[in-house]
Amino acid sequence: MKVFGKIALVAGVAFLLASCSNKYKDDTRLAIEDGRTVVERYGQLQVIGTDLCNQDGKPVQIRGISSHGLQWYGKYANEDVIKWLRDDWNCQLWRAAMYISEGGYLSSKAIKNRVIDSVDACIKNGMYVMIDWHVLGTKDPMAHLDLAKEFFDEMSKKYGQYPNIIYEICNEPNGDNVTWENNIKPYAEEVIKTIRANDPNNIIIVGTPIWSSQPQIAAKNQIKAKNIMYTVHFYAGTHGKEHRRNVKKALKLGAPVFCTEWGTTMASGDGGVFEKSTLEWMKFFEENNISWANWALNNKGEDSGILAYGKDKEAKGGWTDKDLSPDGKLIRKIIRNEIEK
Ligand code: IDC
Repeated sequence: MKVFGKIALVAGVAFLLASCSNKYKDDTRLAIEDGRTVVERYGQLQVIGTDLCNQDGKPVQIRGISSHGLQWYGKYANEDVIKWLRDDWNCQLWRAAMYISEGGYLSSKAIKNRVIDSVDACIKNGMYVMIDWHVLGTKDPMAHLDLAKEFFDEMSKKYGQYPNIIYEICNEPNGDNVTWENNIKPYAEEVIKTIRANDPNNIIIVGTPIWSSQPQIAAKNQIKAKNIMYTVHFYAGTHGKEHRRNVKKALKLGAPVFCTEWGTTMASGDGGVFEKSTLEWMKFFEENNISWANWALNNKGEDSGILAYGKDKEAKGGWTDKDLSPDGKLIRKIIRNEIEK
């Protein structure tokens, strides 16, 4: 009996340890499981504490690919490609990156049709879709508050009833005078109000200072609304431990974090693929239940593009290894859960 008791105790402790370290790891990071899409399984996402959770309140990590600038590579935002990313790459998420400047929305509002194509394709394929108001060159999100409100009002009216939608309201605020207190937070509060009038539930993600590297600053002065998350971006050749410390601090302060964009390269989007640093980040995100979208789907010849230079000009998907760049091969393996931990 004594021996049996000891064995039972050891087994019990082992089970307890295993289940604790498995908090996030009953690997449901699948685009399709038992014939059901991720949106059929997870349904309406919600934030509980610092975790992104499914409709039942269970923490989930969702992962996928970002479009490149839709003004340049919008042709990939189509149903064939998005379905291919779901079925071959195991993507649960597609991010539609709609630049504001750099030839984006300010030049022609017609670019929003590529967002609409993206959302329709993701709804059809049971994937989550991120509507990204890609603030970059315009630095201060306040600079185009009225346009942002008009756009998000339209999107949330059209799609607010679908659990597939995630709003990303300012990609990367930047510039010396652009602060959380004076620019980003007041902007976010306005846009959140606009979205919430049409869509009470879907997740809204807010950019953070200095190209979305400072979630800990936002964490000190959080927005009082539900289902809000804060962004961290990283590029594996440029950002490491210090950035991760910012994320840790944010989580400690109770701020939920979503990595809406990251790359395997330098912050320029080029300069080689940094595999070791990438895998450190992946481990960190998995341990902390942080969801993400990788930059980006293009065949431009930039190292952060998942397609080899010039491949798939027709944008149909169906890629084999020779169509993928070194970055693309690595990202595909990661999303397909094929990397040894
Ligand atoms: C880069 C593109 C590049 C394009 C440039 C325009 O990869 O082809 O010429 O934008 O400014 C970001 C931005 C993202 C950048 C990316 C790589 O969100 O728009 O894309 N990056 O530089 N933040 C950090 C890196």
